[in-house]
Amino acid sequence: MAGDPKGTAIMKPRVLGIILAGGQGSRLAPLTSLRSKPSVPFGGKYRIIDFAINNLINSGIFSVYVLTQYKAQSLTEHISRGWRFGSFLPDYFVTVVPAQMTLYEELGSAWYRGTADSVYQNLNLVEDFDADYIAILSGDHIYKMNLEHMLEQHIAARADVSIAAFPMSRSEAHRFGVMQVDGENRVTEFLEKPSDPPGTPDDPEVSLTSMGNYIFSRRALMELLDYSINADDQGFDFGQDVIPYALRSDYHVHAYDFHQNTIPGQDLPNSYWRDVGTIDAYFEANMDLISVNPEYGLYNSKWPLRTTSEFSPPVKFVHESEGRKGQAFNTIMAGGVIVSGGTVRDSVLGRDVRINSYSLVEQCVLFDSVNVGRGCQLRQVIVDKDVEIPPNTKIGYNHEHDRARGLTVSEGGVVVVPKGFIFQRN
Ligand code: ADQ
Ligand code: ADP
Repeated sequence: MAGDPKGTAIMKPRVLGIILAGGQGSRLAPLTSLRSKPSVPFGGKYRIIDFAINNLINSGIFSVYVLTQYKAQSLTEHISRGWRFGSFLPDYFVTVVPAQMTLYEELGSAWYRGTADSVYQNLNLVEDFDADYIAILSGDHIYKMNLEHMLEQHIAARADVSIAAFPMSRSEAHRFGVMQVDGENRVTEFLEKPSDPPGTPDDPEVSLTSMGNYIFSRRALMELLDYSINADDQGFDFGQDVIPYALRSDYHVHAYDFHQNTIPGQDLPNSYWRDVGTIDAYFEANMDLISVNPEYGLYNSKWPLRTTSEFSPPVKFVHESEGRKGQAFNTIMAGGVIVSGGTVRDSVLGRDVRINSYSLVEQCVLFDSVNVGRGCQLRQVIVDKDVEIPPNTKIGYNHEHDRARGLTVSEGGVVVVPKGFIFQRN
């Protein structure tokens, strides 16, 4: 194929996926005291970042850089264990890019100074890949999104930048970027976390918020980051600086309506998007998975959710006698779990969890290898990895007592047992 530098006769656009995975997630503490928010376990066998990676892969974007910063070790290990495509095809990769890999000598060893800066410091990867379009996703959210459709609209609209837009109640919109658009979904105004968010022309009580997901045409990305970061020397965030700068400079910024997104194998409209930024939101999103007809379904073979493969043995229920029934209701669990004579309801269980006799676990999220001793009672509790709960421990029934023994209790009353927590034996 002489004269064809990209090596293909039919020129499919080259799309590079970049996931922003550097957030500290301080509002999710203590789940984020030793790991970044995107690597917090979710839904029994996943990590939060898996949802963004699957969105790219299921949309046919197989070249993915994951930009990390804080407490990245757990995330790096998860990606390197779980997301390997093999070595034959160079354009198929999910690669973690730690901070301080900059080629820009004048920046020295600067940490990323914001989301846009994290991409700016890695623009060489965009150039080396020879990307036509760059899909930049936040690594923090639970949702399905077919990016092929967003890219089609981006190309059809001849946009420089597209922003995924989620209509939500105006009363909640102050925590997000909020846009106003014209009749053709061209963005006319963008306000980052405004105290008084504007409504839409159709409904003054609904605001069009940014999901923090963008598609950039390559030239626009290069120019905007260069100008915004160098000219202003403080334009380090997409929402705060780069998007408003693009509008001031007359770039074509397009709003992609998330509610128009369709997922193969899914009849219902695609309307589920959750920012699991607080313990309560994280807990609710886990509970969403176990509702009888979940809005976010895990069981769609046309939208597979990949993660680290597990080699755990099968789940086992032990039922020795009437008093020692091993049983579970409205619950999802990963491999290797043994429910040995206890009862589990409305819960999400990670790999290799043990539930022992006479115990009752209700509305709980138990991470991998948690051991619930005989006769325990747990209600609305999140337990981090490897914690051993001694026999006859009660958690979630008396929040004052739970706080006094050093556990975190959220505003909504969810108790969190952190990694490494040692209970006093009764
Ligand atoms: P915020 O929610 O404030 O607003 P931000 O904290 O900037 O989002 O994080 C966005 C994403 O970037 C997250 O996935 C985070 O993990 C990651 N990130 C943060 N700092 C980083 C860094 N230094 N290096 C690498 N990754 C980093 C943004 C937009 C809003 C929009 C919301 C949607 O600015 O306009 O409404 O996301 O949640
Ligand atoms: P996760 O709980 O997210 O699965 P891991 O237990 O697999 O994380 O730990 C991942 C990495 O994080 C470890 O290899 C280690 O480097 C780092 N890490 C975990 N716990 C600690 C700790 N208490 N102190 C320092 N580093 C830790």
